Amino acid sequence: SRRYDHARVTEYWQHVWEREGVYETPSGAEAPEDRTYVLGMFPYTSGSLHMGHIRNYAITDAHARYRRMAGDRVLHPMGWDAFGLPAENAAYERDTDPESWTRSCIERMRDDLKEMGFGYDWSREITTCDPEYYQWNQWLFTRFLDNDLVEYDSATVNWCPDCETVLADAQVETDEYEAAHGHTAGGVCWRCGTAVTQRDLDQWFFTITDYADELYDGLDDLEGWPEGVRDSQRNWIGRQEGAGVTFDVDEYGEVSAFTTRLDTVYGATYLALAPGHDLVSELAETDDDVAAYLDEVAGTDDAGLSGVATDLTATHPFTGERIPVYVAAYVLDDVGTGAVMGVPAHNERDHDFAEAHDLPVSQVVEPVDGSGTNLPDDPYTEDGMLTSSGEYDGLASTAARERLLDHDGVEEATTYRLRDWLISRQRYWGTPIPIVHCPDCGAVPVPDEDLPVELPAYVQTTGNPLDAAEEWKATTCPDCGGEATRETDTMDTFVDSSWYFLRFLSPHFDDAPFDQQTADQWLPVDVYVGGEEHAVLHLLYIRFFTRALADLGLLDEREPVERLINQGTVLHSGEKMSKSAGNAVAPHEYGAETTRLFVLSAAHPAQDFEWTVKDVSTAYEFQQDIYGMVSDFVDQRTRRHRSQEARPVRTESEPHDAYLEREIDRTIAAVTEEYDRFRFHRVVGELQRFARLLRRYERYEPPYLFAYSRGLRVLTKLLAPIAPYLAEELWHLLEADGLVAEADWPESLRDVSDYRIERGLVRTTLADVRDITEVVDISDPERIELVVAEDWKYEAYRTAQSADPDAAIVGEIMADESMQAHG
Ligand code: ANZ
Ligand code: ZN
Repeated sequence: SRRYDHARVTEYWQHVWEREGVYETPSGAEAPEDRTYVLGMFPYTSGSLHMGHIRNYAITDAHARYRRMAGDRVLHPMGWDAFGLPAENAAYERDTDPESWTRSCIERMRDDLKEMGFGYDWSREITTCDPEYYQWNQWLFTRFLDNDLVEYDSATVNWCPDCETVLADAQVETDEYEAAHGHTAGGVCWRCGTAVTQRDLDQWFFTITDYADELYDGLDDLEGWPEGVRDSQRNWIGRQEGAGVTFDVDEYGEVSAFTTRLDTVYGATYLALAPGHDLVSELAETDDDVAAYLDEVAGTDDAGLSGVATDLTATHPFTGERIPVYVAAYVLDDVGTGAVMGVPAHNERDHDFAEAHDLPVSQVVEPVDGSGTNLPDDPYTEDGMLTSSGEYDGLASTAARERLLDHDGVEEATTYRLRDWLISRQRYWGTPIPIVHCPDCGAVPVPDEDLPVELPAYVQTTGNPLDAAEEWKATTCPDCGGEATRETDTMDTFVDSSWYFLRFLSPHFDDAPFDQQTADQWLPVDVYVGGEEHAVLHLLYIRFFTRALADLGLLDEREPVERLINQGTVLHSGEKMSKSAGNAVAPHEYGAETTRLFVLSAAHPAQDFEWTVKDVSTAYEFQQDIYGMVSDFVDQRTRRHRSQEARPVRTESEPHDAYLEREIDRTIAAVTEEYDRFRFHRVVGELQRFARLLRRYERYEPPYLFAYSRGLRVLTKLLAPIAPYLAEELWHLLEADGLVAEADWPESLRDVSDYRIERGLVRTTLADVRDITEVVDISDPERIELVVAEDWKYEAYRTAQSADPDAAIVGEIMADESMQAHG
């Protein structure tokens, strides 16, 4: 039989699809009402496609194709996440500029995507480094500014000495303990791995913390999202319910300490303040020990259990006792209130600190079941029953936490781990922040009519190139017209990707970032697919933006994505397949379509799987096999026509076709369900099985039984979302109408349960007639396994001459020895 020449057909079908506008989003009155917005996280323009991209986009493409054939109006767009530090670094290394480098990456990646056969509506392509795109970042920034969603603040920031830029907390990789406590000092740069240091700079922030509660509570309703992602977001927002306990500190006044264990308050034996606490800087002016300690910890990332006693004491609000006040580095500036009531008996760190500084350990909670503790050697950290706690003795921890709230100096408090989103970057390749600094008027936003503020030409410098662009920097104040300078910070690229899904809806709209009416029609995104590394940053930011835009009156919808799929990792010898790991297999090696078929057939989209040459060749053989079967059928038909041998082609199903018809209908139902559930690997399994069944029908003479040729067409359609080139080629061979990419999804002729072939009569070799009680396996058109008369298992051979046309499996049961084949 003939071989499928993949290379020959890809360019041809790409051309036809493009010419026919197959993937353009239908609009206008005749467009179907059912809309499906399918989106893959757009790629960072880093060079060329890697396996992660291919897997991601194979999933969205298969779903988009399936929904299109099922009759939906499908939006499946593609664009480029084009700004960012890596392009600047690459440009630097290659002695070019970020723009040329990025544009060349885009050309390459677009070609790769097209070759893979992904069907995008390219008329909606967006590129975030185009002024036509980033002007809307600037527009949105000024709207956020008007609505108190922007702050300009001096802040201690994470600084990467190597990249010479500020990093958001989330761009600093920390160990688990630090991550859980929102402490980032001591981490390394997410890009280059250099140890992060601290600096004070004036920075721009988006006040995402205004939405902390809403973003947190909204997670409960995101049923279409993986639980893991929702958990990561909960953890990232880090909402903790507890209490603020006020201590009176000698001549300095009140200090509030945040605690989640108010039930342990009677066990507080000291008060510890973070080095950055307001009171501490005041204290350092007069207390030399404190000043020396601040110097000591300033440069270190890991000050451990170090601390210094002050001369101050604090009054315990319950006992009235005076307890010592310490400055301790384990208390973090930006968590809670930056002050901790130290309870050595019931907290690990407090216990360690007390041991190091010789502070008393005082037990106030004991196990309810009367079992002992290891105090004072080890802290008892569980809930229990209160003791040595005055009138609260005997209460359970939970109840005590409620009751103690009523006491003077205590109030309910909630803290969050989430910080405002620092969007300032001291780098060139990003959206200029549309602000002018005027000596008289301060920071003045650039008015709409002066947008976009375009990037000046690139010059290579060690620091921020925008800072060196003197001519660009010099401008006039929009308010007073006086001499002023431009803001030289650019925006975090996560700003670009926080609303790109909206731009796709009206990519050429030029009154606003997007057309509100269109957005309200299409949102939320029905299916969003991308890597789980985006569980917190990107996926939290798009939720924040959607809410903020809704509050600005620009949108109705408050949640951007209905269903989220995190595709698993493609492994190669146990390691993640990526370019940087040097073990990526170029997508072209086996033919682009084989690659996509393989990544879809290897595992459930969310599962990791191993790339093996063997499995890839299985996918390749599957394509060849199906192609061979269809071309054989077509060739035979042609031969018959030529030799005038052809009998009239039947146009109706004959009784013994019922068997195959049922299998076709069963396959349609099964495959459709697998597509609905994104189980493409099972689609492949079903189709392999179905193809084997069809193969057996080749033996029937002539091989163009009505049901058989329907089977081939159905197979082709069911294959189209996962192997679009092959399907298009088969469709063409079968001389079917139009393009399979635009064909209707196959429908069952009858409900599968309507087929009556399970029922019928069988004649045994003993010539008695019995009822079939159960059909065990009817996947083979000829041999049927069934149970007759209770528990006798038989294999039967189907015979064509049946008395009852509906009883397709009527036939002779061959007892073991007397088995014989029927033609
Ligand atoms: C007293 C106490 C007693 C606490 C006890 C815990 C157990 P976790 O531990 O993750 O639930 N905390 C508050 N502010 C802090 C800061 N700025 N830096 C470091 N630690 C801080 O977080 C809540 C606990 O972290 C709080 O409850 C507080 O210690 C500590 F048996 O207060 B606890
Ligand atoms: Zn001014």
